[in-house]
Amino acid sequence: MECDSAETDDVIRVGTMTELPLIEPRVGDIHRVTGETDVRVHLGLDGTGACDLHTGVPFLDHMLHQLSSHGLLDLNITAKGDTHIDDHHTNEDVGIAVGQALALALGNRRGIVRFGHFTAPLDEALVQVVLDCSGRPHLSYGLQIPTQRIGRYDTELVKEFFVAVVNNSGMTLHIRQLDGSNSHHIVEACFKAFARALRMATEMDPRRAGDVPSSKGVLEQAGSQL
Ligand SMILES: [Mn+2]
Repeated sequence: MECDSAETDDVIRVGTMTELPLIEPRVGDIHRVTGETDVRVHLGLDGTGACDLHTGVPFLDHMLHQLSSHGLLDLNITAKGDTHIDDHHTNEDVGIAVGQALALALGNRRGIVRFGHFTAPLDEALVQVVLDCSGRPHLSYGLQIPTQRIGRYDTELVKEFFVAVVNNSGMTLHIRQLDGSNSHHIVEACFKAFARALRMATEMDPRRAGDVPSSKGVLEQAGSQL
């Protein structure tokens, strides 16, 4: 069967323009270069959990894989850092760039759920994460990791990563360890809980109808130049 293509196009075009809202992709792209690191991050909030992670810090890649997979974030990260010294600068600067990419992807934060929480088990470990994409950086960090290292990864760097994310994304983040004795399990449960809490908080709330979820009407990160 043949139809009048011009007329069909007109009908589709009018319907598209008048009935469907224009939805911009919620993505953030950051390329951050310092004397210590060169970090590229692509973050897509409405993703499928596709990731490509090359930070040069294997355990951090493993944790970012949890963030992408359980947060359903599309996440591509490449970092070249001074890991011949140690992993400190690279770990922190990946956290900074992830936080900046998250802030970019959230934009004015219209229509988001805003709050998120999840409690994730991994065998004996149980970690609770509660967060608010408030624009106000705050971290309460309650992990007690029993060993100094997981593989070559210094477990002090877990807190440093979340400090960087919080300060650069404008997030209020509470991390509580409810149980756990194995360091790898504790940290991985933390990243899984963070991923699911972030997914909850950043999803669009259809009942918000695109409004900013704040009685003040504004949720942008204070002082952000992004
Ligand atoms: Mn693991």
